[in-house]
Amino acid sequence: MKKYQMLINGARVDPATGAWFESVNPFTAQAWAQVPRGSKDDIDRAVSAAKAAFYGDWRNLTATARGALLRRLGDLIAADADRLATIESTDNGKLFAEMRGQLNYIPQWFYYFGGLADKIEGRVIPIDKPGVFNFTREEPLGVIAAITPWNSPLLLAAWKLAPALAAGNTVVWKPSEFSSVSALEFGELFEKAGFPPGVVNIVTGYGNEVGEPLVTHPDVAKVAFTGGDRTGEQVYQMAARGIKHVTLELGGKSANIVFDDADLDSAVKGVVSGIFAATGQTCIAGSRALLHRPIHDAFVEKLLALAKTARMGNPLDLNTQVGPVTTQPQYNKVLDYIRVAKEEGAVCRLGGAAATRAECGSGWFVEPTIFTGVNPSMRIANEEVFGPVLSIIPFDDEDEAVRIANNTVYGLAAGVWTTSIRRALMMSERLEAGTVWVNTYRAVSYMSPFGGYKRSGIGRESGLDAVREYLQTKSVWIDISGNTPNPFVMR
Ligand code: TXE
Repeated sequence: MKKYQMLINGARVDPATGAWFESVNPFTAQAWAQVPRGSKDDIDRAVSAAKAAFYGDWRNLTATARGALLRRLGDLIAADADRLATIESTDNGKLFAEMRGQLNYIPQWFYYFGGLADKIEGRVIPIDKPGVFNFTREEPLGVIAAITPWNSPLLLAAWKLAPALAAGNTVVWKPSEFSSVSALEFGELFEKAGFPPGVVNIVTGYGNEVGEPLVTHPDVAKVAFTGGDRTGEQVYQMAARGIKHVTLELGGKSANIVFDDADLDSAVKGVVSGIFAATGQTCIAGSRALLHRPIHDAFVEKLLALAKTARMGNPLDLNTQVGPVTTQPQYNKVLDYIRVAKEEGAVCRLGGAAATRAECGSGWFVEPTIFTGVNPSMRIANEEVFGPVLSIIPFDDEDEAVRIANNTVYGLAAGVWTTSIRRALMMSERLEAGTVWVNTYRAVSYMSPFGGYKRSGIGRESGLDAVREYLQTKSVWIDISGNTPNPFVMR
């Protein structure tokens, strides 16, 4: 079993605790790597390295040189994509096909934000005061704490690292304790790309032992977090005490809404991809299917027919469509939600139990599960399950669809299936979600802003908006009149 080290100030280091913990392969339920158990001491070392780099070598590079480093990093990721994807799949149990797709796409974040690095410009303000020249500078914040979850470890890290570095910040990254191996392997690429030591540091470990000292460290200027909303709330509170900037991406309870005028064959694929792809372990999971009553029954039949064909098994096998749940606590949580849904009276039409298929071995598998007769007040219709569990809710008209879809504390994404342009535009305006997909689902891009309304989060990742999240604006005033006015009156 490989024993990993953390990355602090460009060096591979042992944790100050001298302790490691095991990372478990969700398909075999066997430990396969040893991950350093970091602590406050490691965070202190990493933040001071990041701070020194921020005021030293990193700041002295031109924005063009920073961009070139980011693009070189993108090339290195592209060359290493298959290996990193295999590691991710082994560590978090998500399909190799999905992780390889992500790894092949991640370089685009580094190319896009690498290209943007030297296009971050201030403005000259035509100020209303004669004899004064006023302009703005867009400046980096300082040391960024990047905290990432286990479901798409490197992709979600890239969403933070690429804009943060492009803007001229330095980073201390804490990956999830359930999926740290790909982060530590990825760490090797920063040195190869030529980043100065300390620009990116990686400290692994548990949320309370590493995450908290990182979020509360006085020299951390901003926290960029993706994870569950309860943890996000805690992180926000801790960051508030230090008046830190935050970006939070906290999951959702997204509605996939199918109207009677939709192309139903496409919509069925869209609903399945929204909930069973990635074993439902995605922040944008379309975990509520809202079905227009005239097509409800026929659509459910089509959905059952397609979902039944889902092949489960080894995530490394390219034929597998639904892999295991990533962690044992998550597996227990998903099964618990299934039990609660049954108790509350939802009708289980598919699955509804742990998977005992031979091809699932001893992994943490849950059968793709579909509930009908779900009432919007049931827990299964309101809480994020983060597993392959779909709740189906009927609606009678557009107003009711909007009401049900928006009747959630979350607002990350929504899907609309219709052939009516009026409906598409009307729904995209009325849905309270950071992303609305029409006749497609689960599409993301480095170019398009991504983030949540309401309890799904704060701030945007990807696209031009993302780099703004890592900058602060300075207004510079220069008197060019040569006359200092009355000092007792505001100018
Ligand atoms: O996430 P956590 P968990 C949801 C999903 C899942 C639930 C719990 O519903 O069932 O969250 O998953 C770090 N201070 N999502 O417990 O705890 C932690 O170590 C600072 C949605 O795995 O939010 C990890 O690196 N950091 C989601 C990161 O926070 C702390 C993706 C996320 O872990 C911390 C994952 C603390 N006190 C889960 N406690 C999405 N938005 O896609 C933990 N962490």
